[in-house]
Amino acid sequence: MPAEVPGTVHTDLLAERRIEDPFFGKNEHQLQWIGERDWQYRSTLRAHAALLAREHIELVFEGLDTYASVQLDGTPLLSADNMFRTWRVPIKEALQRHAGDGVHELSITFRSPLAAGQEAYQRLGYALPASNDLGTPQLSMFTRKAPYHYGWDWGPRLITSGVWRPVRLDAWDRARIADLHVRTVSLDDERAELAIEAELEATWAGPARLDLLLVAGPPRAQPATLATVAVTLTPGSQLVRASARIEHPERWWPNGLGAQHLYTLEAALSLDTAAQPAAVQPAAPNSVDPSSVDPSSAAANSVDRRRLRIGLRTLEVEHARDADGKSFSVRVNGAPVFMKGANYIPMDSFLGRVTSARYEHLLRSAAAAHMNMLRVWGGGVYEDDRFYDLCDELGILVWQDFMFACSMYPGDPAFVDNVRREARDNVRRLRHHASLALWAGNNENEWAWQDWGWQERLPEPARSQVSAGYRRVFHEVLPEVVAQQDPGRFYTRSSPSANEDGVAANQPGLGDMHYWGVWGADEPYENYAKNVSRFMSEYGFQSFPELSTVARYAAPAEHRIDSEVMRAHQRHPRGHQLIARYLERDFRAPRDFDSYLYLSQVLQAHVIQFAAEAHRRRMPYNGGSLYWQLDDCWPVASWSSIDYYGRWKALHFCARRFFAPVLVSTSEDGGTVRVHAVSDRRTDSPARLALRVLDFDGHEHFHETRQLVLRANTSQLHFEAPAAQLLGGADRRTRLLVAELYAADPSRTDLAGAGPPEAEGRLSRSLHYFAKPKELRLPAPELRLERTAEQEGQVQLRISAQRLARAVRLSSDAPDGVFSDNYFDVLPGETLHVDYRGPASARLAVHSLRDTYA
Ligand code: BMA
Repeated sequence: MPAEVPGTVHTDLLAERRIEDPFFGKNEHQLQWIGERDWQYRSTLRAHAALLAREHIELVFEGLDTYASVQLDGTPLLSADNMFRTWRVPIKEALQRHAGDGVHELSITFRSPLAAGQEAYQRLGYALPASNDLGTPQLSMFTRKAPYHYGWDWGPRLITSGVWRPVRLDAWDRARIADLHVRTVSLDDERAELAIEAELEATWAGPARLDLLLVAGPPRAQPATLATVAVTLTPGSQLVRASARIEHPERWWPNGLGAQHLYTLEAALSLDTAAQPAAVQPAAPNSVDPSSVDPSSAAANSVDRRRLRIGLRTLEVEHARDADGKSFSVRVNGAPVFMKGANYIPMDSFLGRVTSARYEHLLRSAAAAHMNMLRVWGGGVYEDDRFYDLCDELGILVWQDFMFACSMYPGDPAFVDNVRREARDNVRRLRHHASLALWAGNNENEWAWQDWGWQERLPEPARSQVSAGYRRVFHEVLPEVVAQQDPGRFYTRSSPSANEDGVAANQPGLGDMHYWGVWGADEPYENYAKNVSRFMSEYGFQSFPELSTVARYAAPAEHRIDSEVMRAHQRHPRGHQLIARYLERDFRAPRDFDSYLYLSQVLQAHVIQFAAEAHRRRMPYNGGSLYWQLDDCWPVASWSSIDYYGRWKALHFCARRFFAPVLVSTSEDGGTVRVHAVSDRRTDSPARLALRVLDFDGHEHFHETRQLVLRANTSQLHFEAPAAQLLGGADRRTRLLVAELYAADPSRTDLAGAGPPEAEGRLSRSLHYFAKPKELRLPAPELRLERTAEQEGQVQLRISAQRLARAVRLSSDAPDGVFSDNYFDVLPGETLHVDYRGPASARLAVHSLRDTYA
């Protein structure tokens, strides 16, 4: 069968119509055999004379999933056992051995990861705990393969095999730059001091030169040679260290705080062949992508060159004991920066399908919602280079977990050695990125080991063995690799962790926290405000995807929340029940299936907004808020704010408001209403706070305006009053408080982000209702939707309401239509403008909360 590289067996079988779409209906269950089989990929490789004339020919696999035996013309080349490693094998001899007509057969046999896991399990003799692996027995922890492939509480069990990342031939003569690293050692307005480390590999001996060139950068940076180092090459590997300087550096800033200036540096290695006997020919350039070669480069006749794109910034993670416990916060360029963002999971069960366009859409969507950090969660993969390049460009810092999650792992020397090599490969691949903020050992393993009853289930000596294995990997090996390969970058043992022996993980006040009391433990969502720790690295709430997404996996007959297919696309054991229960607490019963999907999204947005604002109000005690989870790997009910097809859920629209650089936030506690202003800006700015109490027909019952200064990087209480006073005797169910922040200097609205154009200078709006949504006496809003202008696939819409309209939703019958804003409240008498991009023939509709009740 034809197969695609990069790709997976599943997608090859699908392309050949040997299997049904694994994401449709319950097909997943019929496809479990794929993970139980061995698979072989074959290809031919033509070696022309010019290639064979090269001194070194190496085959590089950027990713093999997973137990792979690679053969060339039937001779074993490589035996791989880790999806996350890069494998480089010399093949010149093998090519020469079977010279023939120059056509060689490359074959890769992938052994079933389950069969290999089963063997490792038998050898160990006891089961290791894991919470999401759907297999019996659970085998995922024995294999260095993306944990989520074995099933997760938002993902199917689809155990892939295949060549999941590119394969390439590297041919070189005499010497090459095996690796290049450039680190910023100091940075101020005058200059950036850089430490350069180049790992050279040579078979040639003699004098050589390494030039470091600045080839591209911010407009003010001129191409220049930053450093030239004389090297005496000797056969083998050698490390060359040098320093360089960039004058008047332009700093890289996280999203929202400034530009993301990036500098492209190139190292060029040239050999002084004149110093060698005449028989030696000038070196031919090694395999470089010709499109990346800058003809003006000072080292045009180099033997090898390599590029890196870096950003100049400093970054520290503060994690120290203080009066309140133990901090966890990030400083960039010397200033504390509150981290706003989400947890990221792989964008597909089949990783080869994630195109550059999909990375771009997702990460641009994150940036549009003012996110400045994503956590690449430990149950997936170390992401593709494209992911980190985009994060560099968009100002999204990356919290990078090592790939271990919710499981205990073997601790034998071979496993630990494999992990060490995997960590080294990935740390070296990613360490130059401006976006890379920190490394974390694993997801929840420490907490699970201490708190989830796992130790009690394991008899001695297994328990001590597992515990020792844990310490070996997460307290020794991984921090050692980080210290050696990426010195200065922060490492946390686990998320969550207090990073202290004998101190329990996930304690309020001690480092980062995963707060699952809401959702997991069924607590009222109001508890989010009472459980703010020093950094909220996870908290989340599920919703269903919208109908157009559901329609991709469920036939119309299955369009019932409780249908078998809807259940099959809900992987949390109590997910359906929890959504229903929380819905009942705050909303009325939905009238139909579509309304149920919609309401679940409105609920999710409502709950996460409540949490995120509570976190932001507590800055700087709290240093960040990353909700669980940004995206999906298939179409499913989950905690995501963007579904598998890239569609924004209500939560994502809402995140763009609650993560705005300046936030006005209303809250009520014990009968007192408070209004905070939170600013993430680097400088103070004057603003006006406008407060109004309205009834739902639009009559104003209270009004107050205050001039204030939004202090840089501060959360400040600006108003406080008893709810009873604001209500003035009126029924709680009939009033709302509108709090709005306006720029005193309207020219600064560019910093506001999401403000709709009609709200001249408005930075942020917060609506406080004095009763739960289900209790509100919502009038018929008389919502109107009009098309005001139309051109080139873009339609301008005007939405107005006579009376209060809650959770207004615009929809289109064209599945790929996109609204510039959605899921908002329209105040009585208000008119809003929204753009729609999609087919001109699309039928557009608008409805609000009131229309969806039974
Ligand atoms: C967490 C994560 C994931 C999980 C999510 C939702 O704690 O780390 O393991 O998918 O909760 O349950």
